[in-house]
Amino acid sequence: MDVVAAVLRKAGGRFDLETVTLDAPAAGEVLVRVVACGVCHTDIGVQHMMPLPIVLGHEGSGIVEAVGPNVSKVVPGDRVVMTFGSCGGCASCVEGAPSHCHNMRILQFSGGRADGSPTMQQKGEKIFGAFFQQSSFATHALATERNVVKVTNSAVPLELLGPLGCGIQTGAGAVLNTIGARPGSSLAVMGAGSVGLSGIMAARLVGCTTIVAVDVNESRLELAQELGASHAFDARDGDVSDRIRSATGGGANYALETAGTVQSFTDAISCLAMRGVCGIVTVPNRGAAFEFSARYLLTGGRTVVGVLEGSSVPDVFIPQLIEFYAQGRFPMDRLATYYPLDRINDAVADSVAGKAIKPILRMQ
Ligand code: CXF
Ligand code: ZN
Repeated sequence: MDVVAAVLRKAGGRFDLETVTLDAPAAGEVLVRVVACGVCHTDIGVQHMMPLPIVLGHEGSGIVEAVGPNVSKVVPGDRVVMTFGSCGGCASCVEGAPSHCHNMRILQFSGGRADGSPTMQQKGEKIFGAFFQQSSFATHALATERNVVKVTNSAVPLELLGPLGCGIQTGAGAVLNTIGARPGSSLAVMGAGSVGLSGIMAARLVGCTTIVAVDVNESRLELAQELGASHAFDARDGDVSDRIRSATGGGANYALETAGTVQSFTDAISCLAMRGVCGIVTVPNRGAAFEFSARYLLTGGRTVVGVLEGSSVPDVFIPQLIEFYAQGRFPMDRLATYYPLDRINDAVADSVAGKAIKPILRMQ
């Protein structure tokens, strides 16, 4: 079928709205009429390593329009959030850790289906898609049964929910699943963007009693406090690790690094208490190396752990977050700024400039 999609033809270039032809759903696939799609930093940062032209977008929500053979999870008319793809058969998937699926590179970043076939074309020209098994910067997306999550609560606005499929589940899941923050504990969060703020909301939810937000943006620090941070530090105002150690009475039980600078990584690790755990959701300055002390980890029994997609089992975790939102305990709407699809380039620019925390594109 012909759909309208935001096509990227040059890394770092503009998205153009074009008509492309999307395959009908094959076995195990789900065609979704996209209602809205969040913009994640990965949509921007990954462009240089993707095949082009491509349709990006991996935080889509929408309504099932059709299903292929052998799909039982959803039927046409169901409201869904789309999330990351996973194979279901590798050791990680079988052990209940699909965010570390062994086939994640192919499923998220190859530009095609798991078997290598393309999902879309334009007058015979191949258009790469299947980004995170969805490519939701479009009016319609082709997902797989494994990466659609049914939304059963009809009282929540579907247009808000797409970012639960990536950025928001990453921050909340880092705190609730990966590091398993405990009630009464302390957490330091480097970076008050969508991932960091989701971590802060989750920390309040679970009962962390000291929650330190660190950023260089005054308005984000204010929002962090409204969402649950007990302390908000401007990273430019002096030694961050020292200030966290004094706010937490000797060191943070947990840290979440989302800012992506060598300094913020160094601070996130060095602010930890004995047996503290630091979750990292990004890499510093596009892979820059930095030093930390093995002795400090060893003698303090500290852990540094990589976090992908908040260690989420999406069919379990995303409905939980939706219920927390519905109950007013996870106010993710505070992060959202909406744009129509034809303003996608403004949404991206505002995200890069730090003006929009979580841009969400509406398709209609
Ligand atoms: C990202 C997380 C960092 C590595 C690349 C993929 N996931 C989603 O945006
Ligand atoms: Zn993402």
